[in-house]
Amino acid sequence: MRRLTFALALIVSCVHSASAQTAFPMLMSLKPVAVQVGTTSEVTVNSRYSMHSAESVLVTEGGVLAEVVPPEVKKDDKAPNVTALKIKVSVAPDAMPGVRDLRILTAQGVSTVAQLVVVEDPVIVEQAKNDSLAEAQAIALPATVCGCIEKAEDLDFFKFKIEAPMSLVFHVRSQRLQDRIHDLQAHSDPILTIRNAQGSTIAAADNVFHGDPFLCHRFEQPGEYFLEIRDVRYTGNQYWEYAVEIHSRPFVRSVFPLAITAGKAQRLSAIGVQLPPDPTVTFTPSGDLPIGINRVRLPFAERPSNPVATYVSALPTITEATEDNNDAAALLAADQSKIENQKSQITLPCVINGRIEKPDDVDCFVFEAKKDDKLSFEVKARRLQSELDSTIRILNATGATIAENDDLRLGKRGSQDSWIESLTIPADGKYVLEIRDMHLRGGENFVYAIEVTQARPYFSLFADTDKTNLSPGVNGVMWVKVERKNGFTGAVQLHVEGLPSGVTAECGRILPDKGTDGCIIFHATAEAGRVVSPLVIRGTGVHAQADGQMTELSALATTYQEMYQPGGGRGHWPVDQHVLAVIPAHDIRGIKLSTTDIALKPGESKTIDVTIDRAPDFKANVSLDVTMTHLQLFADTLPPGVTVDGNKSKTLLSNGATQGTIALTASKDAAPVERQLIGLTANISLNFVVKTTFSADPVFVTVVKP
Ligand SMILES: [Ca+2]
Ligand SMILES: [Ca+2]
Ligand SMILES: [Ca+2]
Ligand SMILES: [Ca+2]
Repeated sequence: MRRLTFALALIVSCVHSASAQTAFPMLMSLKPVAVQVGTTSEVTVNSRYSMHSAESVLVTEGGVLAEVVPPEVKKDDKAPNVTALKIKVSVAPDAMPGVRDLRILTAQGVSTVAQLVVVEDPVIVEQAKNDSLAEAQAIALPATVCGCIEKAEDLDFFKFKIEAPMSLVFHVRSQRLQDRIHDLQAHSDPILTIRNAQGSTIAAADNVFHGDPFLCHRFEQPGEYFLEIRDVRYTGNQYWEYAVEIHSRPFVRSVFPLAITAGKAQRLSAIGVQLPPDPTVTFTPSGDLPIGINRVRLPFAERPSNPVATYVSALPTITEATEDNNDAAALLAADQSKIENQKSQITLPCVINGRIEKPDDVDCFVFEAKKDDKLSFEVKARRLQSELDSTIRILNATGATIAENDDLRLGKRGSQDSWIESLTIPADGKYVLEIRDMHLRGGENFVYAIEVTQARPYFSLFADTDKTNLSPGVNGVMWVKVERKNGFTGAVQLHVEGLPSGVTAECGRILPDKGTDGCIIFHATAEAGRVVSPLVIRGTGVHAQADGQMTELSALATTYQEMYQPGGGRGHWPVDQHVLAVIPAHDIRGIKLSTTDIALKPGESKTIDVTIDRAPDFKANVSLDVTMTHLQLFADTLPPGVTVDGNKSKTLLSNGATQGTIALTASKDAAPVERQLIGLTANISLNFVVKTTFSADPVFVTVVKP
């Protein structure tokens, strides 16, 4: 096994030395991973690929400012390998607790994402020696304990004193903070154990929030206690940081009802531990909260609660009746003229707030629908920290199932929440919406909201990837993918908001019908300074209804960061924002094209000659492409029927070559398309999965009428 590892390491290092040139940093961990509100502290950022010349730090959401502490480097070292960088992080006293995305901007490019936790209590960092009960590190509470499961069989022990009977909340974040670490293929799976002074286990937790432990324990006996944290498999990794928030305050896991209306005062009941005797509050969510999942703090008398997820909806909300609603047949047969039987009747559109309050609970709601109505039913529960793993069914008046769903998929990620979209109603009549837990579990925290609506045509956009590094002379490209829903077949025009001065964008479109991809080419003028800027990507389209009426549609793009998957696949994970950075030119200083306008007749083939301007000592392979491809195709903005003719193209520029050719061929049946924007890119491999991608000037491809 060891020999194999050695061989693999050799291959990796060869690949790196042969091809890795100037790479943007890939963040691996933050040490410590938490910072306290109202304080300024130092955090070490660990990366693959150097962060030298780091100049600024970006943290999402506001309330957190961070700056680079310039690293000490040798004077004559022009490209020092800085893979541990100190930053100074200042957190406002009223900053929202929780998790933020963090990036570092360097002259080599803007980094991938790491996640920083904002906490309310003082941060205590693990000492070097804490591997046994005897070496347990003494901590004063409340505190957030930060450390690392840095090696196999690492155990971290902390000890604390209880003076009088009290309850403590222990909330671990570790595995969840690793989802956005681009190059961390194995994730931690922490387990938390509380031991008494004799070392006996009195409480333990493993997987409560995904793989992360959470527990609340009542300590009746004053005395000394131990906290132990380790990986449940006894594995370790130098990048497996954790933060354990330990305090005696309320911890709100969820709320009921889950769906709320922005700007309106409403009564909410907190679900969690250490709650006030009356866990209900009157809460008026800010009027400017966007529709969707938002984190809010409940106004408890003593201090605001921890942030909790709610679903803000503009639809009328209905709360599940307290009567028996378990039996679809009984509800269907019931005499609807009787008031008590009308409570499980719902009128569309609406959001139903309910709860699977005990094991075996089933909730049924009756609605009337007309033949050919197209209805959508979307559960929001697990995505808001409910324990429910919902499954839903739609039954007709005879009790037969006409549709069902367990888990949904949104873009590239799944959820245990259920979603039946655009169900065509077969006949006029009564129907039942039924919801239960997939495993027939139930309880206080099995809350849900179900949005029931007429299906409307719409589209969703996904940006691939999350960062665009460019220089004056070398453009950047962003690929955008569409998912069309409920009959929308139109074109989508892309737009960008938030461009810094000195940067312009050529925004492409996604062709109608089978077209799924579009691109945006960013250009930095010679005047553009060193800037980094979050961008918002929007798409607009027009839906032609059956009656000829036109509806304007619009959507913001979700940003996906590319991920290095075990085995070398290219995965994706949503991150908070897309970032554009203008950096000095490195390996490639310019890309020249013989033409940027190609008009093809069906059956015709034309070439674009490409000349790259290499940096003097840059000899590594450069591959030319007009698609985003790695093992599989991720984006292709060519008009349908237009392909790259491999026989007539020269796309691999090796041994310092600077001349290449892209040949485009239109098939005999290619439909006419006018000036479709494509991204012609020059790519340099950084590792098996990731490449730096630079774009030439915008290229437009037209397919003319024969
Ligand atoms: Ca440790
Ligand atoms: Ca675990
Ligand atoms: Ca119920
Ligand atoms: Ca489910």
